[in-house]
Amino acid sequence: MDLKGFDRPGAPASGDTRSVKVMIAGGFGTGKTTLVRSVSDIKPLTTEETLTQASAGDDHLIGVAEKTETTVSLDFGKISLNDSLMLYLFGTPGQERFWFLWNGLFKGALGAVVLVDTRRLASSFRAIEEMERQNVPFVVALNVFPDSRQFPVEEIRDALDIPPHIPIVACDARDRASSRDVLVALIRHLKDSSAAALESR
Ligand SMILES: Nc1nc2c(ncn2[C@@H]2O[C@H](COP(=O)(O)OP(=O)(O)OP(=O)(O)O)[C@@H](O)[C@H]2O)c(=O)[nH]1
Ligand SMILES: [Mg+2]
Repeated sequence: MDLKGFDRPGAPASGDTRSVKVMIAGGFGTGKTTLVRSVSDIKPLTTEETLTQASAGDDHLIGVAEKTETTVSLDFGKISLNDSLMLYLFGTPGQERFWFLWNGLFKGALGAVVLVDTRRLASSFRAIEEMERQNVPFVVALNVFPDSRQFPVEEIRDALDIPPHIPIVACDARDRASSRDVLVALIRHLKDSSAAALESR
């Protein structure tokens, strides 16, 4: 797979554009929908429903108390990283009661971003386990909220038990450039770690 120049903002996709499916995963309320919304070149498809009492026991709203909606199926957006690489973004639902959807959603995905809220690290444990179980290469993106404490990356790596070769980057999911940088980090990681495997897919 030719990923040359993937990290330069590109002209509109044309010609022999390569389309790649990328998952945006992570725990409940970590900013998956926000990232897909901020970075997508098209108006994204979202499946947000109002948070209800039914999920009150499952949802841990510490830090995201103002959150009123949750993804019940998926978010979908796309972004052209350069003139030959189009990313199709699939945001997963974060609530535990919708995790059964994850199996189908990951089919054909080349890689994933796992969003982590450092105020609620544990909420993304399951997503990380799932990437490992489904053998999906991923990067970790720490979505920085205003009251997030700053931890050394290596402390977070230890806490999440992330191997050294997996990049951990910080981002603001509301910011297009920052979200785009996360996707570039993912593509760079895919390229670095498995150029040969990419060729064969
Ligand atoms: N301050 C700040 N707020 C954010 C950021 N990202 C998301 N939010 C807010 O945090 C809440 C959660 O964001 P969502 O994008 O809905 O999170 P999600 O991961 O899609 O949530 P689920 O689909 O329910 O799992 C929303 O109220 C966002 O406005 C961020 O980077 N900074
Ligand atoms: Mg969502």
